[in-house]
Amino acid sequence: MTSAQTDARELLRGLTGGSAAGEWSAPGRVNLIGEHTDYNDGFVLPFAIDHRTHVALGIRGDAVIRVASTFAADAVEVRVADLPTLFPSKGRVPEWAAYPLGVAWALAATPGASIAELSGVDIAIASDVPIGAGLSSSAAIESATATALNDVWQLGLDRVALARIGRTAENEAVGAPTGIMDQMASMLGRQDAAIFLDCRSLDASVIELGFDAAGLEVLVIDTKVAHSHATGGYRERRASCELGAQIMGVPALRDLTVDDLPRAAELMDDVTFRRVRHVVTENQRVLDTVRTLRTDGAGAIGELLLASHASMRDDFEISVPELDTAVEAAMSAGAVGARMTGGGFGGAAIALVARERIDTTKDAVAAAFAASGFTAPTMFTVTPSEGARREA
Ligand code: GAF
Repeated sequence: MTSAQTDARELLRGLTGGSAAGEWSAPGRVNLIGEHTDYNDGFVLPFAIDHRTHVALGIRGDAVIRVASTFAADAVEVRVADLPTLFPSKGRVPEWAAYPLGVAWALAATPGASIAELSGVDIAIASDVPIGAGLSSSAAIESATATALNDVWQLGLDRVALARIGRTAENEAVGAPTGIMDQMASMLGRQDAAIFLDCRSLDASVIELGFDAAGLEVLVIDTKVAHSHATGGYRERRASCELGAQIMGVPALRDLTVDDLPRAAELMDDVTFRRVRHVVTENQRVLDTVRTLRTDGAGAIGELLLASHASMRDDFEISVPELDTAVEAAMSAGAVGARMTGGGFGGAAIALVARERIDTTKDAVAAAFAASGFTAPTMFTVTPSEGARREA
């Protein structure tokens, strides 16, 4: 049993004195390619990782929901009857509790749920998804909680519906205007595979990655640079994309191809154009990556990863010096490819590295960070893993 699972179980025992009625877990994710394309109705290619958030849940005799977590000192309690008005008003619960309670709130509003019939629950949460590293620790909490409550409240929602619930919690309860990629990756992840997702139709296909057979590993380089998607840059980028689509007269940037870029350049200011160019070319890179994985295997996608990073650095302007240094150092140590992953402004980079070069790559990245005077990064390998599940 993993330690986060034990931690969640013990936290629940400390809270209630009893054992769990059930245990569930959901993973964080790495996005292999396709950044800031999800809220533009485009394509993404994330995979769930072998770092998970665990939920231990106890049924209560009253209609109260209590959430507790190993990363917060106090448990938070709300009455089931108060769920409908809990969000989107701000500040009624501490920020961390908006993730699980936002899920409960969104589930309580689904057509199959009747507030009077939802049992009270104690929910204990522990996680080994690094928080703030851009590996979707928030989606892992949402997906684990959604999966648990869907079972206990017998709502019968499928995985895509639960991913939507997670996104609603993130957008409306937490207030981060994100797309649906992270929740879909956490719900649908498969071992040794990525999820190729069309964010307009939500059609998802499983793409075998074959990293192991190719002798490759994915090294995560957590820069320790903090970021938040609820404020600032993420929201601005999203607004620029919406403006770009409006100027081009299309519902979303997904509806443009690289052939539309010359006209876009004529119609909009330089900054908006570069935001648009990132999204349009990134969508194409996702399609090219899926094709390349199928035809030539993971060893052949390095150029696409690098082009994605350059586009985020130069056109979308969401990289930071630490992320650029991580990518450059990994490449000079012989990585197949590297890029920042996730929403940017901090967080983590990934490098696709031959197994026997992992240590050399880590050393090169650590040395480059030290030479630049950056805080030492945390580095670890991840493997593509299964999505949300019931554990016990
Ligand atoms: C964050 C968001 F949560 C995702 O929806 C996505 O937009 C990503 O940034 C950028 O690709 O992880």
